[in-house]
Amino acid sequence: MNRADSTLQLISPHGGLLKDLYLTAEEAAAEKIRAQEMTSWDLTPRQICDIELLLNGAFSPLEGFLGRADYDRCVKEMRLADGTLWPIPITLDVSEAFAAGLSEGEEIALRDQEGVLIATMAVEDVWTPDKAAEARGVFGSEDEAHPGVRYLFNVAGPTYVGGRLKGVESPIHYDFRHLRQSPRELREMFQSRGWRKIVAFQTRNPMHRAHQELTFQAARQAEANLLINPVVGMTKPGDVDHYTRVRCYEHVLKRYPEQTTALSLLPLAMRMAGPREAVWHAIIRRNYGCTHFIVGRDHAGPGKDSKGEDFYGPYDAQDLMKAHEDELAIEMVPFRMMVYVEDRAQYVPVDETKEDESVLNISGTEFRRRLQEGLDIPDWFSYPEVVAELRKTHPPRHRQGVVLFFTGLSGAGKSTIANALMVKMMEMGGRRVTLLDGDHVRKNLSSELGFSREHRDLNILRIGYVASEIAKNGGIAICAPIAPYSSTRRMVRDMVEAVGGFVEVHVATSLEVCESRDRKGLYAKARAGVIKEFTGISDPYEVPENAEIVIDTGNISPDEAANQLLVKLESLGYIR
Ligand code: PPS
Repeated sequence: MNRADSTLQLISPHGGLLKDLYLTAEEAAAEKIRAQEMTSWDLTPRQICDIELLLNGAFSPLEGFLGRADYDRCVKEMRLADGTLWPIPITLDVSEAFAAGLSEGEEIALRDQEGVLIATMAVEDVWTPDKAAEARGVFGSEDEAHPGVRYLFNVAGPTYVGGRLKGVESPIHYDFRHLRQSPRELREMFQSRGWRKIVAFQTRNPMHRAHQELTFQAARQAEANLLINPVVGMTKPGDVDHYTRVRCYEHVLKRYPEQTTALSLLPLAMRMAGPREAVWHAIIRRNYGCTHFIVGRDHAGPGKDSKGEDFYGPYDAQDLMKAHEDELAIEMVPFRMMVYVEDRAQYVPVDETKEDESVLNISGTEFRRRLQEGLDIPDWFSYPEVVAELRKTHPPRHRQGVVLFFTGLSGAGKSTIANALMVKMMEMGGRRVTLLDGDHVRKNLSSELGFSREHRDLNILRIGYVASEIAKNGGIAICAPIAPYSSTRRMVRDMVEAVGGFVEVHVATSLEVCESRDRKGLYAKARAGVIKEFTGISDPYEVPENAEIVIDTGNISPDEAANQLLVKLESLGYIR
C-alpha cells in the first residue's frame, strides 16, 4: 500500500485539506508485524506531542518529521521547501549513537515510553543541525533564558532525522477523554451543530473573568461560536498543571450562554516562540476547522531575557499574523486587554476606558502571590469555583513542596549546613524533610558514576528527579551536591518549579578556604594528579548568578548558616 493511498484527505468548509496519516486498522496490524524487524526509537515527551498532531492532521500539510530542505527553509524563511508557510520546525531529534546506525531509506519504529508502536518512519534525511542558527531563526535569540532555546540547546538530541510517517496508533491519554478531539472530530462536531464560524481561543493559563469577557466579546464581534482550545501538552515551565486548569475551564464553560461555546484540549508542545508561534497556532486551529483565532498581547511569550528585557514586542505576534493574513485562511481577532471598571462594574477594553475612571487589574504575578500566601482574591477578578479549584492544588507556601538546592565546591560546607538545617526543621516539626547529600547519593542512586561532565549531569538530574517527586507531594527535599554546571542546575530548577518551590543556596566558600581545610585529603590528591577531574582544581565550577541565598562559611559557623537559611525560608513563606 503506498503512502498516498493511506492518506485520508478531508475537505471542510473552512479548514482546507486535512492530512490524516493513520493507516487503516488492517494495514496497522500488518505494520506492527513488519515493525518487529525495525530499529526502534523511544519518543520523548515532546516528540509524543508532536507525533500525535502530525498523525491526526493538526500539523497539515506536514506528512512527517521535517527533512533537511524543509527544515533549512523553515528556519530561515518560515516556509517549507515548496514555499508553504510553516513557522516552527517539527524535527525528530535523536542521539548521535542512534543516528550513526541509520541508513537512508531504512524504516524505523517510533514507540512511546512503554514501547507501544505509534508509527513507522521511512528515513529520508539524517543531519546535524546548526542549533545556534535554529535558535536565532526561530526564536530570534540564543539566550538560554528563553525556554525554547534552553530546550533546543540542552534537551533536544544533537542529530535530526526526517521522513514520512505511517500512523499505527494514537498516543494514549487516560485523562479528560471526553474533551480530546482530533481535527476530523472537531470539524464533524462543528458541522453537526451547524456552526459555520468558529473563533478559537488559545490559552496555557487558568481563565478568569477577563478571559471569559474577552472571548465572549470576540465571538460576538466575529458573529461566531467559540472554541476554548487550551494547550495541555507541554507549556512553559512553572505553569499551572493541566489537570487543575482543565477543571477550571470546565467551571468557566458554564458561564457562557448554552450551546454557544465548546471546550476541546490541544495536546501541543509549545515552544514559546512568540510571533512565529502565533502563526503556527493559527494554522493548527485552521486545521481543526476554526475560521477565526484570537491573538492577544504577547502571544506565547517566553518571559524576560537574561538582561530583564522582553524577547518580543507586545504586538509583534499580531503584526506577523497581519503580514501573512492572505496565506493563513483563518482570520485574526486581535485581543484587546480587558480591565475592570469599578464604577461600571464591567470589563472594558483598556483603550475604551475614560481618564477619570477607576480601573482595576491584578497581574499574573500578583495573582500567584495571593494564591501562594492564601490572600483574598476578589470576585470581580475570578469566579469563586475557579479560585477554589486553584487553591486545592496551590496551597499556601508553608504547605507546598520545596527543594533547597545547595551547590558549591567540595569541602565548602554544603553537607554540614544541610544537615544542621534538616535537624532544625525536624525540631520545629510539621514538615517532612528528606536530605539528598552528594556523598550519600553517590553511594546509593549513582554508585556507577564517575566525574566526567556527562556523569555529573546524570547524577544531578537524578537528584533533581527525586527531589521534584518529593516536592510534588508536598515534602521538603534538601540536596547538597557540587552541581558545577549552570545549565544542569537550570534544568533541575525547571523540573522542580513545575511542581513546587525551588531555592538555590550557593555555599560560596572560596577555593582557598576549601583547600586549606581539605578535610578528606582530596585537594592534596587532586593537586598531585592522583584524582583527576577534581572540581576547582582540574575541572570547572560555574558560579551561580541567580542563587536565592549565598553563604560563605569562611566567616560564619554552620549553626549561624542554618539559622540564616531558616530566616530566609520564613520570609519566603515556606515555613512559619
Ligand atoms: S557532582 O559534580 O555534583 O556530581 O559531584 P557530587 O555528586 O556532589 O560528588 C562530590 C563528592 O565526591 C567526592 N569527589 C569529587 N568531587 C569533585 N570532583 C572529583 N573529581 C571528585 N572525586 C571524588 C568529593 O568528596 C565530593 O564530596 P563533597 O561533599 O562535595 O566534598
